[in-house]
Amino acid sequence: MTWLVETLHDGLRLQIRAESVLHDSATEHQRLVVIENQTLGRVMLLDDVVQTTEADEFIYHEMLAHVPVLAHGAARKVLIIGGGDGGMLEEVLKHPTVETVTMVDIDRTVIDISREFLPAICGDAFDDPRTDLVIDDGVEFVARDGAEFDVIIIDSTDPIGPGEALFGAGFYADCKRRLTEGGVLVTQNGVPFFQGPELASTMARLRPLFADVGCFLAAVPTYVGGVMAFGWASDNPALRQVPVEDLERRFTAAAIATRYYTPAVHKGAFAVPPYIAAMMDGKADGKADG
Ligand code: AG3
Repeated sequence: MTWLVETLHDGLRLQIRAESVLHDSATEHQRLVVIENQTLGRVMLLDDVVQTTEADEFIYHEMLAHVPVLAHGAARKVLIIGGGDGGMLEEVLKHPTVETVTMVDIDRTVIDISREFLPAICGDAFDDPRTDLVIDDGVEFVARDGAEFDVIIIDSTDPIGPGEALFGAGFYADCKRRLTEGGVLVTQNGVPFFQGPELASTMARLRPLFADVGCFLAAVPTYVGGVMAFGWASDNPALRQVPVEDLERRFTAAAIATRYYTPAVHKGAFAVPPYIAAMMDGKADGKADG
């Protein structure tokens, strides 16, 4: 029996017991570990940071997929940057309006290992005819000219290691260039209670690029520290204000079974407590008078 230690936040550790270690390797890009834990089921870590667990992946994946797709209402082309475990891909593919999902991940090994050990998370998503899987650096992918997307989802790691460039101003500008008019960009933006400066810097980088920038929230138990923030950016401010009745209609039409997402949860997720609003404005300690 081994204990895995996550040391993402300074002065604080999360330990997870590995009932068994299913995989442990150094890929070309990062350390990749998959373990089995009694409470969480299978858990995937990258560079010793928990990425996803069978027990709570639904919260993160449902929120980062269904909120932008249902807010948009007519998303046909979706781009996922990162997301090697396939959980986001699987969730986006549940939308009948979506014609293609391009997924760009830098690390083929993460995909191979997820297919082998995390079928409960990715299902058959990688075999779906609407899936266009690209093994590439997401930064370079969006920097090139090519198809435009109605929704872009940044399913990244934290801004350390390979994930760091996915929080850069140039990357966000290229994402904007690759969005259709009025499209929406959503980002994984960490747990503000411990990662306030990360949220502040993303907000500051997105604001000059988009007419409407904000964030929405969900508590994912294995991302310790309370709620996680997801960045939101679009040139169409109406997408952040879609009436709950419209979301209900779209959600019913999509006929997707969820365990976390509902149109009411969607609306509520955009209610931001003052300490997080202050962080979004660059007051990293969350105090309004900073
Ligand atoms: N990637 C986001 C992991 C973030 C962990 N960060 C944290 N605990 N603050 C999830 C990948 C799932 N597809």
